[in-house]
Amino acid sequence: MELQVVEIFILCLFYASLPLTPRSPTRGAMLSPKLLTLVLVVQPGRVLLGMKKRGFGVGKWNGFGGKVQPGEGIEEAARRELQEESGLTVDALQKVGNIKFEFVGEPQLLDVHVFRADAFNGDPTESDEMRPQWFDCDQIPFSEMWADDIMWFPLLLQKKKFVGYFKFQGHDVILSHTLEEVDEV
Ligand code: 8OG
Repeated sequence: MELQVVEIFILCLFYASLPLTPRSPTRGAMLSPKLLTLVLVVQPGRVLLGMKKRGFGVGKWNGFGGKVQPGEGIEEAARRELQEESGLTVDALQKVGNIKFEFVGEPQLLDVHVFRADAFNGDPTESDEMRPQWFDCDQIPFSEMWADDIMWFPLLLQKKKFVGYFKFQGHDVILSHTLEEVDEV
């Protein structure tokens, strides 16, 4: 009987020593989400991409976007980033997708809100971050883009809405993913 009490005491000490919220993703912790935007400007038969000149995703073609700043709305951030990176402004943005990205060993979950713009004002202009270029929709340079893009771009171009989750090992290998078409994002 006494032995049982000691065992229970030791177990209590053990559980009390565990962190309330585990910090390491490998222990099943919640990853801390980071809000990002991504805007694709689409015209009949072509899409505007930018070559990322520095930072995260350097050397890849992508839409325009970045981090949502504290106190900023998601769509507001999408418009700001589009303007800063491409020189374009838009009257209307359609919310078309939400994709979450996990990178093994990294504590943050990128929560990317994807928008589509079918009309724009201004001329695409190179910025410090991006060099814009139009691509025909049948010549999108997927081999020089993030590996997930080839899976959801067709949905975007067909004006469909989607939600997805991609788990990356490094920046090139997708370990697992989900992607589904939805009625509302
Ligand atoms: O501010 P910064 O340039 O670091 O923002 C990253 C941009 O890259 C942001 O617009 C979101 C976008 N982005 C990811 N992952 C992926 C991805 O897998 N595919 C595409 N097309 N864009 C991505 O963060």
